[in-house]
Amino acid sequence: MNQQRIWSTSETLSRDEYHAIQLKRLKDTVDRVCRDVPYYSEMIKNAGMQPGDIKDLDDLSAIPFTVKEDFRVNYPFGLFAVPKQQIVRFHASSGTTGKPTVVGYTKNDMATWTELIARLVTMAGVTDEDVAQIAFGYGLFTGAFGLHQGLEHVGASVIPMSSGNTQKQIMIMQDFGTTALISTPSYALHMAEVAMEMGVDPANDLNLKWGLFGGEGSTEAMRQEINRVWGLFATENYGMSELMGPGVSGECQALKGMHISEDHFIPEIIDPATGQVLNEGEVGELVITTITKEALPILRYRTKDITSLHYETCDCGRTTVRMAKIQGRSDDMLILGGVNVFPSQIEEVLVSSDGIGPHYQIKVFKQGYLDRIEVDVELVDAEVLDSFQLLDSLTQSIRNRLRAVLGIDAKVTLVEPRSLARFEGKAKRVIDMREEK
Ligand code: DLL
Repeated sequence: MNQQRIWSTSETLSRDEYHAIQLKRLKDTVDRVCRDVPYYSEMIKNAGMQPGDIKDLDDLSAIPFTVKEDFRVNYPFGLFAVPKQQIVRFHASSGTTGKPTVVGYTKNDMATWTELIARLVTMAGVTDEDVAQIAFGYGLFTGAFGLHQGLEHVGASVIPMSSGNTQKQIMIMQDFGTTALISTPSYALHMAEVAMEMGVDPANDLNLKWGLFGGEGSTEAMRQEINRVWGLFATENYGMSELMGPGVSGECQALKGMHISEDHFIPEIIDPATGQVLNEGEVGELVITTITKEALPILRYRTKDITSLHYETCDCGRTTVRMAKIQGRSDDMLILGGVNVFPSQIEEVLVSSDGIGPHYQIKVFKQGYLDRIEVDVELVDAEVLDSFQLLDSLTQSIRNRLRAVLGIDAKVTLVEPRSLARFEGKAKRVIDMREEK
């Protein structure tokens, strides 16, 4: 691990200092949304509260949650707290159905976003000596533009490649001497494969030092695989459009969870079923309140992402709270015959099994009244397909591991290398064909 650099002194404050900043900013935010966002003033009134009721950070838990549906109801700008004239940037996240979730930024919001990304890329190891290739899609998605401005701010040389055009990505890496790759973890895996097909060994023929991955989950096993094939040091970062985009949290090189910028966000963990706030270390749904955003302040946003919070000081010296790797989303959790399974748990088993690669597809369907799950996973070596015995024993061993670790009985099919879908953005690995989840 290189010596850790810390971008901002705001990352090393005492608990008391964070509390004081958070309380002041929370009060300001509640005052402001009650004044400028009719939706929130109504919500606070309906909860029997007034803006002045926030006297302590604990009072936050009396405020109702904001959920994705609130964006839909207020489409496109109903939750904005400033006139459109003050918006300098829009982004949007595509929903699976219907209209996108629209978000906006003032000039100050852009400055905050840039600052928070500068913190996270610095934690990941990037400096002004790095050449950073951004392989997120440029456009309404927050990923590319978000990382872009913060990387420039720390002085890195940014290559705005966008996603796709994979052979060209590899050529540019070679020719420009790329040292940092910014993408989804699934696209990083795909790029490594394409590099090898081109006769380029990513670990030995390229200069990659850092991988900054986010936008989707990845297991520890997947991280190890990416580190191995690329010969880089991977960190992950987390965010969502509604809250800002990337920049909510990121891992430092100690890899002990993702540091949340607590001077800008107040995180809580709740029981997704009851909405009760849980204690430090307990696993539940992440809820975030933004306390510095101007254009789109959000109170108690239910992210649906499942994680836990940890407050002890990190080895890197930062004192900000850390969130554990996202285990999955509450709406991604598969309930299979009463057993709760996150796709990430299946990935953990698959990626740590010998003989198979990191590419897989999960299908869930009903057979009569029963939930069935089928896992297709690529072999590393196509020749295994020629030997019934080898194929059968590998299939059985993966089935047994899935049963032992997760308590589920899955049909496992080993398929030819490079036969499953590849992804240039966020991977879609689960196909749920049941009528209702
Ligand atoms: O994915 C923002 C982002 C871009 C973060 C690039 C990091 C890097 P959305 O498109 O709104 O925003 O998707 C947000 O993606 O609720 C999570 O479910 C998932 N997600 C994002 N980062 C991670 C991560 C961006 N590191 C949704 N681990 C979130 C697990 C992640 N899930």
